[in-house]
Amino acid sequence: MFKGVLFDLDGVITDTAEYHYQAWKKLGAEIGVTIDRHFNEQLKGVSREDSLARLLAHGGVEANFSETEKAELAARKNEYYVEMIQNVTPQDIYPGITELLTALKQAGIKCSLASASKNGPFLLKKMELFDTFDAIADPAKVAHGKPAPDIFILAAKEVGLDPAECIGIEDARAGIEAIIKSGAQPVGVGKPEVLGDTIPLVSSTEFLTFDYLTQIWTK
Ligand code: B16
Ligand code: MG
Repeated sequence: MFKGVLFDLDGVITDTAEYHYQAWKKLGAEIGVTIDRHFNEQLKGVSREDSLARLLAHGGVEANFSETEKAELAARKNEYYVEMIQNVTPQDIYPGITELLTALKQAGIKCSLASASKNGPFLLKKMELFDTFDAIADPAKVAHGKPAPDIFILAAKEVGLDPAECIGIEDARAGIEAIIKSGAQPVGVGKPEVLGDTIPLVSSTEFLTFDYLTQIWTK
């Protein structure tokens, strides 16, 4: 039986993935880079700095900005994003997530956050989930962002577990890759066209029940 569940945030616990997209789109428009939802899949789960690098490369404009200007662009995107998430409430929690967290707690299974977002603690507080989590891995403490496994390894460590004892839940390609590399068992929320067909997938978080997780646990 697994001993911990490592949760991604954006796109798994709530729909902030949409706000990230809107904020990048707004920033992109200001610097002449157009992005669409297809391109946005490459930004999901990826750190703010790495997302900016991908956006600038997509527009072919990396050379137009100094490192200081890039830092300003990343900060500006975050300002747009932070403004958008001010009104997040517990009603924004995706279907089934509260029930899953309750069931895991009752079963004595540790819940740890493995989000790339530096806004994770703020969002958990807004959704009144901060105290439900046993730990929040700090993305500022890891050397490499997703698809590197670091944040999942740290999330497991923060609750005294090895990733091999845990299930990781993700909505992004980069995140699934990170879970697999960490040694945790992946579950994807999304479509096989985006996440591949080699791991268990649910089309919606409402299917992420405690029973489902026990069924897919293969160790
Ligand atoms: P921030 P996750 C990720 O969160 C987002 O998917 C990604 O779009 C974002 O760039 C990244 O967090 C960093 O977020 O700018 O708020 O620090 O999916 O890992 O929960
Ligand atoms: Mg995500």
